[in-house]
Amino acid sequence: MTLSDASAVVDADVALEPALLTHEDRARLLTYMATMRSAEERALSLYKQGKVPGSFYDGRGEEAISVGAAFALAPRDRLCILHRDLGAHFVRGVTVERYLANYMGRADGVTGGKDGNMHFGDRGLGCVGMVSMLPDMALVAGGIALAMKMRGEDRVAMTFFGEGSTANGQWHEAMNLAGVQRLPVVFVLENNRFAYSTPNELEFAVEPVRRAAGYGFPGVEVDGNDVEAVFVAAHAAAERARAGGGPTLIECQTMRMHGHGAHDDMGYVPPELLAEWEARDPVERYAARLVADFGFAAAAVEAIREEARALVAAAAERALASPLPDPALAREGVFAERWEPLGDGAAPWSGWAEGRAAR
Ligand SMILES: Cc1ncc(C[n+]2csc(CCOP(=O)(O)OP(=O)(O)O)c2C)c(N)n1
Repeated sequence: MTLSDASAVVDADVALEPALLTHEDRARLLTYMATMRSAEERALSLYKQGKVPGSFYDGRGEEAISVGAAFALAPRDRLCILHRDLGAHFVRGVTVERYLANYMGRADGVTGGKDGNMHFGDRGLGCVGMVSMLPDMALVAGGIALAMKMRGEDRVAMTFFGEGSTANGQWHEAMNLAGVQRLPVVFVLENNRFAYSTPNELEFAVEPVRRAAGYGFPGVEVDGNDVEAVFVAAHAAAERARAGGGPTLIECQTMRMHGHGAHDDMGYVPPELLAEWEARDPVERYAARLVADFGFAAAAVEAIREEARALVAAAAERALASPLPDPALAREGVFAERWEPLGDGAAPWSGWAEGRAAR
């Protein structure tokens, strides 16, 4: 593959090597992105039908980031996933049915109906439940990475956050600790141009990626709408972390194509900006690229997308049939009574980094 033109390493010693993605890997990357797109479209329509309590948040236009980054990890690695990163949950093995049931507060949701929203993580799949306060997941990922380092484990922690998080003081503490301790952590920053309604020019005076140098580790900028560019950068960062090289900050340039939540009409976004990014839609782009550059038949690509739509439709039926939780279980699983280790990812995907050794 070729690296995206937008990939750049800032003040760093990171080598972005072209990756050895197979035909099957590429089909999976499209599958995960198409599944995220369809699943979120379905969840949004369920929200509009009044079947989802509270509000609804999605990552439309940002599918390449969570899918490409999570795909670069091994099952034994750990993830702290935020509200625009559904693809990472799917890569780890969360099913569409459990995701949709979660949003509807049903018993078969990831949290068993204790959350009707995106504050979920499946410990069994190595994913920590989402903390809403920004940027606390960066601190949690740093803590996990510190534990990995102290135990001498061959694991990497990864977390995602928006550029808005980088304006909060605790983000700087998380970066500083990671840099000082050379923690095995990959920070994936999604610069989607707006933190709610605040545009980039009111958020920072220096591009976030350039701040990494101030904490003593590399910053890498990638085209966040190019799934392979994200994958390559995340893979290089994870390998670097495994080799004791410490953290990497990857800034993915992208655009939030929907409102902050379903309640937000995005009146503050110029229509021409949206049109510009619509033309760079990550799912459409990758589908076209598989045909143009990687020898996929157009019919095979359409079949992958159709299969994702069918999988989501069937999953929605099952999620809708899922009961509301048993009130008697309301207090179970809320506080940890004993420490239990997180489990490993268990998707049909077996972990690109593991599979590569066998190739
Ligand atoms: C400390 C804190 N302040 C405010 C919020 C409310 N809030 C949730 S998401 C968000 C915008 C975050 O923007 P960004 O980090 O760029 O991520 P994006 O939503 O654009 O992906 C805000 C203000 C919060 N969750 N935590």
